[in-house]
Amino acid sequence: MFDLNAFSLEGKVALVTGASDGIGFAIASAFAKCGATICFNGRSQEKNERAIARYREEGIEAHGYVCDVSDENAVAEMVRKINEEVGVIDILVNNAGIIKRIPMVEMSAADFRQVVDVDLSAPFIVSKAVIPGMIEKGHGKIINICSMTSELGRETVSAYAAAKGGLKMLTKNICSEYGKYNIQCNGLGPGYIATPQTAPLRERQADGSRHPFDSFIVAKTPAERWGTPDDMTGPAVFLASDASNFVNGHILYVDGGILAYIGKQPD
Ligand code: NAP
Ligand code: GCO
Repeated sequence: MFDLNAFSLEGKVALVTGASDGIGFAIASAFAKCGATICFNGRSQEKNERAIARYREEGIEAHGYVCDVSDENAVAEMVRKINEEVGVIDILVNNAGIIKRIPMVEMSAADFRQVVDVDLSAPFIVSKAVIPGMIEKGHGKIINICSMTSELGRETVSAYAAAKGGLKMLTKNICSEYGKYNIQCNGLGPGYIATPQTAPLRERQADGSRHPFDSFIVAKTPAERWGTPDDMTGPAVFLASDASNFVNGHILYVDGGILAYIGKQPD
């Protein structure tokens, strides 16, 4: 029988990585409004403190941890602290991510590896750290923030697309390996969302005109607009809640229809 409470996150402990800003901040805030206790991490105490103040302005007491998600020992220590100070994690959102926009032949192997470390190896590291607690609890939700580049390529984002493509398959593999423990692992694939990560693609030109990429994305999106972090929150709550207990290994694209659309035809 359908029960509206299936969408509640009451009593759940959520870790949203990189939720000091952007999409992660919006998702964590929405989880809190649905009853979850919020934990988040970032690389700097100062930025974490600014984020905690922003959460507090929304009436949310968030637990912030300084932790580089690509550092396995730091992640293990953060998860241990969360288990001790807050509670065993029920919901993990692997949101932390970086991008380097460099033509592939000009990109150093070190730069390529750094992007893959944060965008792909880190979701492996953090998921590996939280799954044992989820198995013990008898349930868990893992949401990996993928990308349109989990499906499509474009110039200058080879490392990022390779990582996000791999993250799609890591999502399906965690689903396959841990579904029997009532752990659901799904992906959220944002389209083009207005956050600090995409700010360079939306900068006004010297003459005040829109960035060519800005106009390009608006023309490629049936919704004819960039997404906002808030556009990600409803789908994230669905995948974090009991309402999606039989949804597993799915990548839910929240892209305004870009992936379905060949692009605006000539007038
Ligand atoms: P953002 O505002 O730059 O957020 C990224 C966050 O990741 C930052 O708050 C940063 O926190 C954190 N972070 C980066 N490296 C980290 C590390 N090594 N350890 C811990 N935290 C780290 O960008 P966003 O757009 O919200 O991106 C969030 C996620 O959505 C990313 O995975 C991104 O790839 C993905 N995504 C974004 C879009 C889009 O159009 N914006 C589309 C598809 C997918 P600190 O600076 O505090 O460390
Ligand atoms: C880019 C953008 C994209 C978005 C997103 C699209 O340079 O193309 O940053 O990578 O961040 O991943 O879904």
